[in-house]
Amino acid sequence: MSAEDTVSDAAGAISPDRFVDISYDEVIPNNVALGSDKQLQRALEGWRPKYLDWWTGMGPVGFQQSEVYLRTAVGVDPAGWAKFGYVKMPTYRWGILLAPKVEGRTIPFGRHKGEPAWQEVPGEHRALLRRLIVVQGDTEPASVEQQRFLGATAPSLYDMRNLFQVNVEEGRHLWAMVYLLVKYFGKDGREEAQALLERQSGQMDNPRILGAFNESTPDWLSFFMFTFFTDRDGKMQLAALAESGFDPLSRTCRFMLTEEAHHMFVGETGVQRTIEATCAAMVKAGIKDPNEVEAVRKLGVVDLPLLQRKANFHASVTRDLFGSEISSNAAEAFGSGIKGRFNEVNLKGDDHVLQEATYPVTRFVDGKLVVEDAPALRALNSRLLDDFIVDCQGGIDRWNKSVEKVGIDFKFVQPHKGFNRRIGELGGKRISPTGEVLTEDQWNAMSGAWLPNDEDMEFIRSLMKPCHEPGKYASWIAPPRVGVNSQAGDFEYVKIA
Ligand code: BYC
Repeated sequence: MSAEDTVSDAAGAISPDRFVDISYDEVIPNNVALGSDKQLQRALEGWRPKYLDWWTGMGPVGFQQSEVYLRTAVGVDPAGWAKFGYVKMPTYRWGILLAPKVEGRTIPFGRHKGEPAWQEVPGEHRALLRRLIVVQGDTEPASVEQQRFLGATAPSLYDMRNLFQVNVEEGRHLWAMVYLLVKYFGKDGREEAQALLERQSGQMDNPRILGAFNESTPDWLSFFMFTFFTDRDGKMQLAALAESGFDPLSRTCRFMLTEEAHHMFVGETGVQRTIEATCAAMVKAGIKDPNEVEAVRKLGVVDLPLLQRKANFHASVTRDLFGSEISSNAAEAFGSGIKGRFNEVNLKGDDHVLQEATYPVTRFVDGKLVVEDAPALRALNSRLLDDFIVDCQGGIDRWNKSVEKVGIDFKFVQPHKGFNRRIGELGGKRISPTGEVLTEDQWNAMSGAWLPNDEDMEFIRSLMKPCHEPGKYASWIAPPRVGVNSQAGDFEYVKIA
């Protein structure tokens, strides 16, 4: 089947020069000359039916035969790599796409700084590299599994389409990691590729590797918060791996980052549109006080304090994904040139080796929170977490602007770093959103005001009614300002079969 068959759309066929160097004529679209490595091609073509079985069994429930207005990558150049068109999800062209090679690239950090970037796996770092690729790969199918029931309660066809876009791209990210495992790690790489399809989100016996990917995503607010916070962990981790001295990993992650940006857009604007619907309903009903929760909920919109509790939950669970603030694993990954810092090549003012440097880390000492300087090399997870918190703030500021604009006195804030943590320096400590250390009793008395409680979840469930008519939106969410690919307001993003 040619690319035009699959990704052409109402706007017409794709111009061949837009493919850059991606071959869509093969079973697995790619820009890695897969056809010239028959053994690799056979191994990946052998994995493909198992992937498709996983997609049908564990991917989106329902809608698999519906035509979804999706974008597919048709080139990896920054000047527009996507083509939009109706696609049935199981026929999506999951491909292997790497950002272009930078000639003469050198390892930007760690003990090997300045040496030519590796094109093959460096033997002494093989186990560490494989572990990081497996952890990254594991999150991708996990998120699809977590979101698999959401189509049925989509608040609009626009949102349903965005969900499926995120899902197929997470599937492609799994392909990206499987390519690295199968090409560079031989037999154990192939076994890991198989295991990625066997672990399951939330399953007791064989769960996904990282905690947050075993939480459920039971409703659309969770989905938006997940794509705002947890996909942003994806951005930070991929950016750190994009600095890798192992060039194929770097190139893979650089291309994945372009897709990740859209996922965070879905999250940020999803929450934003929820806030807009709430504010508009409050203004219309003459309600000024955001704490008049009962009156606000009667309007069929989500009260702002509940949105804050949802944000508290997702922010804290996602922060656990950064691992322990002080980590010898992270030090080794950096020292060996495998995983850098966020924006490593552009960081000014240090030697990118970090043997002598220190970094301030919030720790729990003698029942108190203190900030202590730690060796920077061992504090890399802490630093990435701090970068993540800064990155979140931009979106939160934009949410607050929507509230300010209508004169409602409410401000979304990020909880303290130690709030509701299970992993790391502050894991298991009882710390309030504003950073007070609490007793167990104090925590138990207050946690329902800080995290979504049973009543909240029940209310959210009551709102999750499908709205599947083109151009219509559920009461609790405002329409987007602009359609996908500038489509009109009543565009039929999913032709439900
Ligand atoms: N849950 O020294 P430690 C994404 C384990 S999201 C369970 O503290 P380290 C996406 C850890 O594995 C980005 N276990 O931390 C988003 C280690 O076990 P081993 C995913 C945890 O190793 C949305 C032990 O505890 N990518 O892409 O420095 C949708 C001690 O570890 C957790 C990556 O994470 C946890 N939360 O760093 C779709 C990048 N935290 O090895 C996709 C690759 C730690 O001793 N991964 N552990 O058995 C890494 O860089 C690192 O593995 C981590 C942990 C940052 C996760």
